[in-house]
Amino acid sequence: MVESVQRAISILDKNVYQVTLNGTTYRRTVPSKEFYVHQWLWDSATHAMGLVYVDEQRAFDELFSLVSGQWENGLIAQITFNPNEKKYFPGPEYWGTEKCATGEIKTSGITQPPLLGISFAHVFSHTHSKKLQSRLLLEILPKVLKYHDYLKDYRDPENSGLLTVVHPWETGLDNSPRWDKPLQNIKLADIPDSVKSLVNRYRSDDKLSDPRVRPGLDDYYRYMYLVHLFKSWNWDYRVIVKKSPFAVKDILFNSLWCEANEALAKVLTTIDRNDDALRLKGWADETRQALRARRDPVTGYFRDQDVSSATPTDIGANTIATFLPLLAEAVDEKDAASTLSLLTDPAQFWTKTPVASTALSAKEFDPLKYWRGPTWPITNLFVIEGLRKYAKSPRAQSIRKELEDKTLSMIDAHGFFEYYDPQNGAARPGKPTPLGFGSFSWSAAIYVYLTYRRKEVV
Ligand code: 2M8
Repeated sequence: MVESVQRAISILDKNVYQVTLNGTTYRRTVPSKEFYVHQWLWDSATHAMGLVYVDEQRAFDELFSLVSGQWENGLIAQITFNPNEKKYFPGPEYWGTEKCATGEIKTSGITQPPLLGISFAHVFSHTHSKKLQSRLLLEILPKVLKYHDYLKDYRDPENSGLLTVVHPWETGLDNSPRWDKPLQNIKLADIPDSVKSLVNRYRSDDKLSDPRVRPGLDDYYRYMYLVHLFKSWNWDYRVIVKKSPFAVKDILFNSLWCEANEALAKVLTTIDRNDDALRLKGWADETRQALRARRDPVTGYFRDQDVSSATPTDIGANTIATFLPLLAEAVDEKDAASTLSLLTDPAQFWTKTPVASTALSAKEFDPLKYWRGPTWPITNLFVIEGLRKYAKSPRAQSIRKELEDKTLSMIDAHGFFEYYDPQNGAARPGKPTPLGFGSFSWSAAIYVYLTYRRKEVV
């Protein structure tokens, strides 16, 4: 265990990228040098949550760099690009976001699940250095709050309590079966040849990794078509949210949004910013209410909604997202037992190496393909923290402890990979269980986080 923590820290050390932009030096951690050579929003939020236990300065640096490319409208992008890195497609040249850039800091044009507020609150409460604490409040908190204002203002224009995401990459679970149906709104025949040929020429993930474990070609055509559309609308989010053919109220994104507002409201209360705390607490409450209404009483699943047309439709796929409302405390006590039974059902999610990202019984389940079945440390982390919220339930706490153990031993046994075969090697007999890219930063950061967090009295 101690040895694995050391190995985790050395991965986080090796994945550091230092750069000076606009006269300021940034130290940020890339997800994996094998492919993801820039800074990703919810990856870095996770890195900071682990790093704070072992190196407060680096946790601060990670967040400092993450907010550095914030747009004037408040958006914090999915990717903050590192200069001169060519491995990743789509790099900065494909986004057309130059006019939104902060000087030399270039970014993509979409966002990712809002884990940042949760990360900020965790880093703030675990930082002992008074100097760093005050820098967190002065230099980072205002930008995190501005990001929340952006999300509320631009992504919930109808004030429903649920934010709209406009690209599968914004959901973080890029090729989740939940997006199959909404993506059908984009007909392949309508995608210009110029977009398809960009993908054909420059797509690199399927060359650097086994294409079986990555999203399909049609997915990439659609991903890049959405980028092309948003670019043609000048990255005007009033237009994008109204017109995007992919527009979804995502359960996972909104559960994190709810919890991020709760976590930030607590920080704001401790520094006597009570009006701001109340505002964010109000957003958390309205989102929790709206999430509750998304539970299908027949199946017990929380359903995302396709809102790309005037008549919103429920999305039927059965995936790990259904456990995220635990984190938002949006699972009523009377429903918690059935949610826990679904989670621990070996024929659905509680596989040999849980938690499968898509239910085993779902027709879309694929043990190798990215977000369509494999187990991911990041989603396990959310399930663990969600279970922790149900402190009065001995059953929830015993499942949580079991999942902590299983997540740590999965990483111990197979190394710090991007994701893992949920059936522990059964999908590729004789081949290793880990999948995707290696020396993966958030798997390392989650290892550190879980090791320390379980020792805390919470
Ligand atoms: C994956 O997504 C990127 C696009 O953002 C990609 O496949 O190129 C996802 O797993 C996402 O959740 C993650 O943040 C990113 C970097 O680890 O990789």
